[in-house]
Amino acid sequence: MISNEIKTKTEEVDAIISSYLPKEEGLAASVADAMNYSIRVGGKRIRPMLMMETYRMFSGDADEEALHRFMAAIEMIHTYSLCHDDLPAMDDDDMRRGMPSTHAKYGEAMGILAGDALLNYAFETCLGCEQDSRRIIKALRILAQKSGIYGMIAGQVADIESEGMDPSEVSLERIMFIHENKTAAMIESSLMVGATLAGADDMHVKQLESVGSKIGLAFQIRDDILDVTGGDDLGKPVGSDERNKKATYVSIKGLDRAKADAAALTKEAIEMMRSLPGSDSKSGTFLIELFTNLATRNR
Ligand code: GRG
Repeated sequence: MISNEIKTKTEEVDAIISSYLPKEEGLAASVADAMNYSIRVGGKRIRPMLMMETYRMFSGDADEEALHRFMAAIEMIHTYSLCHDDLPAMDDDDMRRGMPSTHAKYGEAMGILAGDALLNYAFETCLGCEQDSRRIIKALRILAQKSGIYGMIAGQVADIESEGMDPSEVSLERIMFIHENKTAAMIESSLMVGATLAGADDMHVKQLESVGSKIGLAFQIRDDILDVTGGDDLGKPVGSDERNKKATYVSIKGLDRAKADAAALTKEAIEMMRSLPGSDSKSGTFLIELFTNLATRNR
C-alpha cells in the first residue's frame, strides 16, 4: 500500500535530513536550535522524497552523497520559507506543523534569523559535497533559481501584494502565477535536481519541469480545498483564507471545479511521466502513485 511506502520513505528522508542539520554549539547555538526545531517539528518531506525517487528513477549511481545533501538543502529552503511566511510582517501565524511557529517559540528576531540561516545553510550543505562536478553546478543553478526572485519569492511577492486588493479583483491568472511560483517552483526543483544529479539529459529535465508544474498546481489546489473542507491533523486552522478575505483557486472556481482541475492536472502529469525513461521502475511507479496521493491528500 502506498501509505506504508510513504511512511518508510519519510523515515528514510528524515534520517538523511537529520544527518546534515547544524550542531547546536558555539556562538550560533541558539540559532541552530531554532533552525533544528523548525525542521524537526514535522512536515511531510514531500520535496526531498520527490528528489530522491526521481534520482533513483533515472538510475543515479550508488554514491548518493550529493543527492543526500541536496535533499537536506531543499527541506531547509522550504522550512525557511515557512518560518518567514509565519512572521508578523507576513501571515502572522502562531502555529505551523501543529506546533508553535518559529517566531512564536523563539521571538520575531530569531524567527527571521533562523529563516535566513536555513537558506544560507542549504547552500553550504550542497557546497560541502566531496564531488565537484558539472551535475552539481547545474543542480545548484536549478535550486537557486527556483527558490529565488524568478521562482518561489516571486510567488510570495505577488501573494503579499494581492492582500491589499479586493478579493473580487484578484484574477485567476494572478492566482495561477502565485501558485506556479510560490508552490510549484519548489516541486519542479525537486524533480529537476533529482534527475540532474542522476545525469539525466536536459530534454528530460525540461519535461520534469512541466510535470512538476502540474503536480505543484494540483498540490496547491488541494491545499486551498483543505482550507475549506478541513482534513486530518492539518496542523493549522481551517477557513483561514475566508477569514483573511483571501482569493484562492477555490473561491474563484468553486469546490467541485477545483477538485476536477486538480484531478485533470494530476492525470496530465502522470501521462507525461510515463513517457520518461525509468517510469516503470520501482521509483517511477512510486512517484506516479505519490502524485495521485498528493492531489487527494487530507493533510
Ligand atoms: C517567505 C520567500 C517566502 C516564501 C514563502 C512556502 C511559502 C512561500 C509560504 C507558505 C504558505 C503556503 C501555503 C505556501 C504554499 C506552498 C505550500 C502548500 C506549503 C506547505 O507545504 P507542505 O504542505 O508543508 O509540504 P509541510 O509542513 O508538510 O512541509
